[in-house]
Amino acid sequence: MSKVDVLLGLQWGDEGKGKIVDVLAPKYDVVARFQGGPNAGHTLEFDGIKHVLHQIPSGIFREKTRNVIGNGVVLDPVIFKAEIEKLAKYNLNVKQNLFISKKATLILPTHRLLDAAYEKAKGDAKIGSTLKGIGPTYQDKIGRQGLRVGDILSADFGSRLKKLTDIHFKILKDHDVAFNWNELEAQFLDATNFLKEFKLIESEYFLNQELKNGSSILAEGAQGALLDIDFGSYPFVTSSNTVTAGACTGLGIAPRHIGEVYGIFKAYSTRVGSGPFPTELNNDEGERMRKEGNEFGSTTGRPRRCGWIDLPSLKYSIMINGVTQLLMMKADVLNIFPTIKICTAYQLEDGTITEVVPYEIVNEKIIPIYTEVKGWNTSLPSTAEGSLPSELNDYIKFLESRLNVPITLVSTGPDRTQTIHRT
Ligand code: 2SA
Ligand code: MG
Repeated sequence: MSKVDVLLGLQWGDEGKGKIVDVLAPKYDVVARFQGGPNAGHTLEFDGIKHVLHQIPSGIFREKTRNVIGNGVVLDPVIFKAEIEKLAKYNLNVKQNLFISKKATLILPTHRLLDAAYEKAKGDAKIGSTLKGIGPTYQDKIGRQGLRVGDILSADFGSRLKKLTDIHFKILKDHDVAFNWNELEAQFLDATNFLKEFKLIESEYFLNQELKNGSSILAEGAQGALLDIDFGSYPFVTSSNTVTAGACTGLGIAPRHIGEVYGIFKAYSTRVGSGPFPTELNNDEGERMRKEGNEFGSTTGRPRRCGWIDLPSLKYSIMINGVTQLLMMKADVLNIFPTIKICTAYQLEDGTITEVVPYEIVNEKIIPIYTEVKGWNTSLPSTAEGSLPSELNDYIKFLESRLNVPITLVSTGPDRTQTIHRT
């Protein structure tokens, strides 16, 4: 029996998961998404073209890779259709290579409206949601009234849709939201009809059969561990389990079938949306990081908040996820800094110094304790490890010694080819 390797972000998302799945995909027969939905923006770059995927797994560009959208995902048929149409010009075998769980939950147009209404009602306390309807859709799933992909095949889908949207209309009325339902419904039904042309399956059977056949499977996480609904800085989180355990429930894979856990992190930190960010730089350095790293949301275009690397939160993510290998992304963005800071501990308001992420992280004013190291301050090669500047090697070794997990890959640029494997 083969294993399911899991690849996930250890920070607040946008660590570069899309690029790495694309780089690793040739090693895998199957790539599967297990949570989240169109809030994700996974960026892949090769042959001079940049692609951003939202719902489709990042193995889609590899000819032989089968791609699965698992039951833990929330799927927006309208965005799905647009995404598929965008891929049309690349001559991919999408219909052949894409499998969608009937048990994935459907995002309705009203979920998007509700997302915006709830955010507005929160005022200054808003989460900074991507407004893709993620929260309200998972609410309906957990509230046992959601609609699932498989429902579109049933004869009474129309009445099921009406039943749920009637509930939504009442809430939207309370929030004074105006909208043209006829238009939204027509667009939605057109997209669900389009969705019917794809392979709608029970992906838990499919994946477990693949395991029996000896296929290798990669579970592709979305967002990041620090946005996990249970372990992130609640309530400033997304509405799914972004951690390794989410791959089990989001795909129907038993824990004993999990193999490697690849933890992806940036050589610095970013966060988009609201919520605590201990090492955030609200200064010129942060501005330069954003510019150098092109740190803007790939789904919403929002500027991402930037700051130094945060080891207490990375250690937390490594612990929760059982990370076996670390992959460091965007090292090249730090080329411009003569010195680099590494947060090794937090100082809390009462003076306590700790490496533990505090329960009250949302209200606590954390002062990061930094170790300063010399930067490499030069451009990076994209080939052999031996050619990396010694200061970058020192940076990598410092992180490994603190995190106790090997860094097996360093990315030195956005392209597939700018990837250094360390053994
Ligand atoms: P949501 O939309 O309800 O899941 O938002 C809740 C919080 O989760 C954050 N979140 C993200 N953070 C980073 N990247 C994400 N994907 C896009 C990207 C985001 C974008 O790849 O750049 O384009 O803005 C993502 N999706 C959700 C979100 O900011 C909220 O803090
Ligand atoms: Mg992203």
